Amino acid sequence: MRIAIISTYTHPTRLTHKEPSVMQSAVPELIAGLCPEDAHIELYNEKEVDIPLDRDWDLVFFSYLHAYYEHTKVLSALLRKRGIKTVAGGRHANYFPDDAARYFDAVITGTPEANVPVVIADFAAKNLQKRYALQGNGITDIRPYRYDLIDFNHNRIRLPGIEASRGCPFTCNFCVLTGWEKYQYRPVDVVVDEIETKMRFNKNWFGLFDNTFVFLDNNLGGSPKYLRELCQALIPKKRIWGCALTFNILRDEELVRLMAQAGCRYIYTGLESLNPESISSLHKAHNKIAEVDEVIKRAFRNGILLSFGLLVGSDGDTNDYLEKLPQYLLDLKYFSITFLGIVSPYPETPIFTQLQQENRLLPGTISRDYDGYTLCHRPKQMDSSETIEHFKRLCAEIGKVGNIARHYANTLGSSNLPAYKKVILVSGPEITSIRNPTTNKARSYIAGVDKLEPWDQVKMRELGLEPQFLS
Ligand code: B12
Ligand code: SF4
Repeated sequence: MRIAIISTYTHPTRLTHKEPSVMQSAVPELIAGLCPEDAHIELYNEKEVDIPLDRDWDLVFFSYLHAYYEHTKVLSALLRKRGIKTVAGGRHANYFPDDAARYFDAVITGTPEANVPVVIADFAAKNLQKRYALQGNGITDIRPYRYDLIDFNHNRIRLPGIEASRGCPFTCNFCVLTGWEKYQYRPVDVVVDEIETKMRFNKNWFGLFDNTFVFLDNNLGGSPKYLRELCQALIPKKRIWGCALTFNILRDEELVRLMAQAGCRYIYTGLESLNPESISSLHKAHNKIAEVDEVIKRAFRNGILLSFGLLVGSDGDTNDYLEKLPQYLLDLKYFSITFLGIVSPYPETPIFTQLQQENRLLPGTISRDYDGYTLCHRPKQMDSSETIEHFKRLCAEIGKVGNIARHYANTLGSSNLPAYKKVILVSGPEITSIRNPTTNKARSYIAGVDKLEPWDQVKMRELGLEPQFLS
């Protein structure tokens, strides 16, 4: 049996850019680990390569985020025309199984571990069903990922991605996990074993980061006790790693020091805003704005590069706050790498329901618009065009080339821990990458206004496909 597992991608500019990055979707190698040993399996990550639609596959699994749905429908339709069976899964398919059932031969709404082997057995018996919804035992079911099947020639900066936990104990109103994913973690020894196995396959840039991996977890600090145990187990391994976790962990000096000792050199935290009103409108009370300066200092002086995600377009945002934001960032002692997005009310989130009830979703939003860089709603205190002007201006200002020098000058000397300086130096270009989503001058970044990518538009017309309207 010839199986392809494809993680699809569309670029925020709506141009056909590839953007290989350190972190990639781990779904292809996860599903590959659930396939029969004698199957011929190919993995594709569309963020790295185009999908070769002329290959002879029998069965294709698709993984996609909301914004990739229209494009994934096109790929599925083209393959189905050639007699290839397609299967959809992931968060979007989970929430919209009826819609997905129109475009794929089968839709999985339960866990991959419980369903993929059944789908394959049914397919082999020529008895593929429309829906699969078996619920497994959660994170303990994870099978070894088929890291050996990844072609690293497509992406030389990719690092091994490890999942220690799934879900998050917090309940921010804009997060796709809220109300859906229970927080759970894997036994420490299993995680450490998997790290050691995956490291054998790590072939990146001139061996520069051969000793490095990333945790894919939404919040590696969901249980501080678990994080401590994991760090203790990692100390003797002498690996270098990065992760995402929440603000409460950054407030704990002893835990931050332990993480650094265990090899952590990079933390991403969703700070979302430096405006208390915006934080409270996003239900993210664990972020303490008054402590941001101290938290940044603490991370860097312990040898960890801290990067923050900020959002534009929440109900607490005002013109005044967004105008002053670059100055607020300058006032912080260290210049931390910052990513900027637009609040995206993903359909399964509490904020989507609230905006729908308040009739504040912009008219004509489609799945493609829910990409984190397109305004899909009317914020309370600004109009749509003001919000987008702020977003574009902030991307340009925060992503200035000069800020790389500032970042180096402020942080390079903070620590002598192994690999710290290397991580700081390599992180410089991340500062300017904040501008990448805004490089298409023809794009309005307002939902319902911008067209799909030209290839998808043409193919959708030819194939008679309709976009999925969400407002
Ligand atoms: C790597 C990553 C990326 C990569 C790859 C994206 C991708 N295709 O997954 C890139 C860099 C492209 C990316 C971009 C963004 N991301 Co991102 N990313 C991640 C990250 C860290 C890991 C994803 C991963 O591989 N997880 C491990 C795999 C095994 O789990 P999973 O993807 O959750 O899939 C599970 C199920 O959904 C299911 N499943 C998924 N696909 C399929 C397919 C089949 C057939 C089956 C059976 C099951 C199945 O099985 C898995 C196990 O249960 C997650 C956090 C996380 N831990 O998930 C965020 C996450 C997916 N990203 C998120 C966000 C917000 C973004 C950005 C908007 C951020 C930004 N402002 O730049 C952008 C744009 C996304 C968009 N256009 O909508 C959100 C959710 C977004 C969403 N639309 O649902 C997440 C959950 C983080 C968070 N808590 O906020 N991201
Ligand atoms: S802290 Fe982060 S991962 Fe957790 S619910 Fe909030 S946004 Fe989601």
